[in-house]
Amino acid sequence: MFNQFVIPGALPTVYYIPDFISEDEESYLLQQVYKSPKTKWTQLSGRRLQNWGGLPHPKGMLVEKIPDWLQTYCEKISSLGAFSGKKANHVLMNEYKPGEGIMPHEDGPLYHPTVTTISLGSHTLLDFYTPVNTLEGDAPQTEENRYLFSLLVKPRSLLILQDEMYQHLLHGIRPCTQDTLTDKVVNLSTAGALSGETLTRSTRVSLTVRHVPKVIKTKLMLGRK
Ligand SMILES: O=C(O)CCC(=O)C(=O)O
Repeated sequence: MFNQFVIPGALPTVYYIPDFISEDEESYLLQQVYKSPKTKWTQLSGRRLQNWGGLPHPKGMLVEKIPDWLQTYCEKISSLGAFSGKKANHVLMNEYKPGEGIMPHEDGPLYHPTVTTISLGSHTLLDFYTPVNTLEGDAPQTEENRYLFSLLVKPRSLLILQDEMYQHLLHGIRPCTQDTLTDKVVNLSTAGALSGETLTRSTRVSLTVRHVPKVIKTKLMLGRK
């Protein structure tokens, strides 16, 4: 799958595709995000989110229709082969104001082990960590010691994480308002940035598009007597 976009400085496998969508598409998507009913938002500490497609659950996700404006991108990304021939059926949308972030975490077994992310509105740095208790030696298991490297995700880019990047590492976003880029950012050149540059965050909306393998389909009987 499109080897020219692989980031060699990371673990297998990261694809970073700059300008995956146009500025017009970005504006349209942001418009749709903010047109969603207020009830569609869930406020968490440090970010808010919208869930589309159903709630992933170990017994199966009760499938809900994804609106056409998002379905277009589910299809576009699926047709790249990101989910090994399967189709994306779930979108989690996160909104981060400057200074907000997400704690290091794994995405877990409810998803096909690929996460694809379209970024809107702002860049961010996605940081990667080894899990607790996998550090060799006597070093304390602090977040700082477990930190490995970062990816710069710019607005309109598509990021695809698979394999070890998905299955073995944790990812998170530090809650800060500015990012000073260093050589720990392993996709600097592909993302068109330079070490030493400082980027100021604005509000970022991420669309994480995924395939949930275990689903329960309901037949709505609406309109039947
Ligand atoms: O906003 C992002 O790019 C990361 C989102 C994320 O890690 C998640 O939703 O699990």
